[in-house]
Amino acid sequence: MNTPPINIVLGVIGFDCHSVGNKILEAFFTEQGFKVTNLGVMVSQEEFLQAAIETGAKAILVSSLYGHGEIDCVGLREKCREQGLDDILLYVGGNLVVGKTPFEQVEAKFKAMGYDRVFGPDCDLATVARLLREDLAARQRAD
Ligand code: B12
Repeated sequence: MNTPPINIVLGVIGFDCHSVGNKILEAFFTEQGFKVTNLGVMVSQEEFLQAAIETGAKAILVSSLYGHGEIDCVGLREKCREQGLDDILLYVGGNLVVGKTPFEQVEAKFKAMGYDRVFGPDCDLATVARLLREDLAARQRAD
């Protein structure tokens, strides 16, 4: 018997209208066998939560390209907990901060906000998909 596809939610957070990467992520993760709910651009934290609850998503993949990622992304983990989404994976990627901050610093900042994994704009999507599968399997084992 085939296992049902895993639901994930994608979107570009805040007032960010960069849409090209979002379309690529949708096509890529669909092709990888995930059931993708793509909220598109200019998505609020509340819209991410609502979609995750409605679809029973196991992961939210947040994009931020325009440089306001720190402001837009803070607090999403706490809101997930408030809504009972304690185990949901939070991935974030894109041009997360303004300027040329070393990636290690950016990663540390977003991990401190509760994101499980942090990616820069040049990340390899095949690696992201592998990590997502591994993280989902580890969550399932912990249940
Ligand atoms: C096209 C573009 C625009 C277009 C967008 C049109 C559209 N419909 O998308 C327009 C002209 C509207 C625009 C506007 C602005 N832009 Co602009 N834009 C670009 C540009 C040239 C290309 C973006 C793009 O399409 N890239 C191609 C896609 C495939 O790549 P991507 O978006 O990075 O996505 C990939 C990865 O990041 C990654 N990824 C993304 N999200 C996630 C999430 C996860 C979980 C994972 C794993 C991976 C991942 O995977 C994606 C697919 O490979 C970039 C520069 C650049 N070279 O990237 C600037 C850029 C993103 N823009 C920038 C800025 C500053 C702006 C404006 C604020 C400018 C202004 N002052 O008005 C506005 C913001 C408007 C808004 N409200 O969002 C800056 C951001 C700087 C920063 N973050 O520090 C950039 C980097 C240019 C620069 N070098 O300064 N922009």
